[in-house]
Amino acid sequence: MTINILHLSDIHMGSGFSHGKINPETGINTRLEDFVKTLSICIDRAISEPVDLVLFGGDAFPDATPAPYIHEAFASQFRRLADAKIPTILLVGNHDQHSQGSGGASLSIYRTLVVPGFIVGDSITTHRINTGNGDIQVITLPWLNHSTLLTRPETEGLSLGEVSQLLLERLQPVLEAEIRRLDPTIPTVLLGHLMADRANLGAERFLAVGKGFTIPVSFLIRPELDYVALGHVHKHQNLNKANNPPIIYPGSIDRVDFSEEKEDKGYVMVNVAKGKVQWEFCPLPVRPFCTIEVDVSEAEDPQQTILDAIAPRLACSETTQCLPSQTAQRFGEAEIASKDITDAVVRLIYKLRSEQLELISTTALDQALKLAHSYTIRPELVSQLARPRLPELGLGNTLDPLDALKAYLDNKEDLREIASDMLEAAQELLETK
Ligand SMILES: [Mn+2]
Repeated sequence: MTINILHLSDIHMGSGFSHGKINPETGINTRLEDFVKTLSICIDRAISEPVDLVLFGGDAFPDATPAPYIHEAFASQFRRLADAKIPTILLVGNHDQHSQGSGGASLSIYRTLVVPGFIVGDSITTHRINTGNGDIQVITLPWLNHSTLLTRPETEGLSLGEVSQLLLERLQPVLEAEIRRLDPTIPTVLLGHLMADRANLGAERFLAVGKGFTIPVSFLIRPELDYVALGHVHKHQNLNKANNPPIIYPGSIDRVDFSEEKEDKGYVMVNVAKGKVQWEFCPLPVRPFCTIEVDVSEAEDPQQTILDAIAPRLACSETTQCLPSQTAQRFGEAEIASKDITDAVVRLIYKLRSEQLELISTTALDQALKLAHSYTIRPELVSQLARPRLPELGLGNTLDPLDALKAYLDNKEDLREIASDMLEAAQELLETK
């Protein structure tokens, strides 16, 4: 008997509103509608199979206190799993916690309400779940912050790196205890929201800078585990190509920002029996993001050069015949979608010299980009880019960090009063590393 699992993660519902617009019919940001649609495809799949278990790897919202209508949009999708009697584990990610303290602030409501079949994974523990196809055990490993396994006096005076090391030392026996208590006769999954030290970073590097610590992949490569279901990293990847066990980030279900422009988005279908596992990444049809970057600083007609850079991205422009196959596959084939700005989130970046500024008509650019779902236009002046901002920092000069700071402070009138304090503090920091 095998157990079917749908594993998804990093929903971040309510993110990226700046890439959307208000839908005049609903009054709701189109990016929320996109995320709901994407999530609904995952839930549809779970129900139509039906799967025996849904594992959510954490980060439901951008923060622990989403607006009620966003929370409701999330809940109304997951509720369909409860109605279909599909057991579901909602793991707590870093974005689901309050910045200080533990527990799953935005997800704890599901435990409070005792939604049948729902488990909120906000502690390191093992859950034994009875499915129609037999029992499975799932170790939940939520996002660990410094208050999870450490007390304040223990961390006092320690650097961030030392605290992370101590946290890792605490985690090891706790995890070991869970693994020893496992029933060796039934399939086992570890569900964790964490940064593994072999993970290829995406946007989350900026979303949670300095907040976390990494867990070595060797912690997770254990013969007792049949599958490791992760969340946190937005780019889909398998950290253990030997698949003993597979260590899988499904990635985010929709693009949170431009750093995910070129990534496929999706969820993972898993089929597991004790000692045997198969998994498959299932791509989701998400709205394309498209960056158009052009340097017109040497162009005779910068305006036309920009328009020429946009033109090939228009599958259905007035001058070219619109190919039905291309519109039909909109949001479908990634290759076509990435070339076509129709209904895409677009950013146009063009580099020019300041004296060219008046040669660019914003109206013409607006006209050229009108088929995009939303767009931003960012002119960048090359003269400013090339000119060293401080002569001391020019080409051919190398400065040590302290001299660089000194050169910076020498040029900042407004920092004069605290300049010596800053230099002193910098010196201290450099010495204590
Ligand atoms: Mn995360």
